[in-house]
Amino acid sequence: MKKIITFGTFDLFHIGHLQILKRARAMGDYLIVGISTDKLNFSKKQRNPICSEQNRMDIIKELKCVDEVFYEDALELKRQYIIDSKADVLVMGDDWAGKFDEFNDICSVQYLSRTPSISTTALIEIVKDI
Ligand code: C2G
Repeated sequence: MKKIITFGTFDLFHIGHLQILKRARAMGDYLIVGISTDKLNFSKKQRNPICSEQNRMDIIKELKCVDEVFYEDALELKRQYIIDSKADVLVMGDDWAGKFDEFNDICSVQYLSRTPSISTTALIEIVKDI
C-alpha cells in the first residue's frame, strides 16, 4: 500500500485545499494529513487561524479523500512525522517548492501546483472589504 502524507493549516477550508487533498490521495492508496496546531500557525503566519485546530481537524477527517489525521505541533518534527507514518510520498503545494527536499532520503517529495486565485488570506481580505 502506497502511503501519502501532507501538511497544512486548512483554515477557512476552500477549493484549493480540497484540490490538493484529492490530488494527493490519487497519488497513492492512503492519505495522512498533518494539521497545523493553532500555535504552529501563529508561529508561521503571525496570526491566529479563524477556525480552531479542533474545528479544522473535524472538517478534514470527514473528507472522503482523507484516511488519517493528526496535529502537526512543530515544523522541526516533520522528519519524525514522516517516519512514524511510514509515508512513501510527501506532497505539498508549490508555495513550499524546494523547502522539504531534505526529506528525499526517507520518501519521495512532490510539490503540486496551487489552485490559482484562492487563498485563506485573500478570503479574509474580501470579507473585510464587504
Ligand atoms: N493550497 C493549494 N492551493 C491554494 C491554497 C492552498 O494547493 N490556492 C495548498 C497549499 O499549497 C498547502 C495546502 O493547500 O499544501 C494547505 O495550505 P495552508 O493551509 O495554507 O498550509 P500552510 O499553512 O502553508 O501549512 O508544514 C507545512 C505547513 O504546515 C503547511
